[in-house]
Amino acid sequence: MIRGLPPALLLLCLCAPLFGGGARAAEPGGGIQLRDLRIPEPAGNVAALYLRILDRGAMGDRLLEVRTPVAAHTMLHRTRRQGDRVHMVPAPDGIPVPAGGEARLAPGGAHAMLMGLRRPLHAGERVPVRLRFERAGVIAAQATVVPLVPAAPHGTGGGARSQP
Ligand SMILES: [Cu+2]
Repeated sequence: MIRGLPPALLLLCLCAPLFGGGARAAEPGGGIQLRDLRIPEPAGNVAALYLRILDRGAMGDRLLEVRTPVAAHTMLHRTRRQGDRVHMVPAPDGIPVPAGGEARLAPGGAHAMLMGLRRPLHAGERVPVRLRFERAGVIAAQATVVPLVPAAPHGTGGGARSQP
């Protein structure tokens, strides 16, 4: 038995060095829960991260940034529909999570883009990610790489219709 240190704190100590300076671990009081983190298996060096973000509090929150060691850069994107076209647009103010509700980052909607992948990602593997929220701070999690479904709406560019 280890005296003095609760298991959660031990885990925190083990994980902290992985993330470099200044990162905080998940704050249990933040009320934010992450579900279904997934990355469709990318064909090139760009991938998308999708997930559900649940707020169990009464304040709401805002996703500000996603980081992962497998990508050189990341961006938060929303999609905007104009007529029959769908465009990806940056979400510089982040992605809001409604109080007591849920934000869905899903194909055809908001997502995090992972750009400049440092290595290939294969279906079945798990990728560490860190999500930074306005109130909840940084929450570390793992995303699962899932097989790419045919006709994935993401990454084909705005209004592209041609098929290879
Ligand atoms: Cu995008």
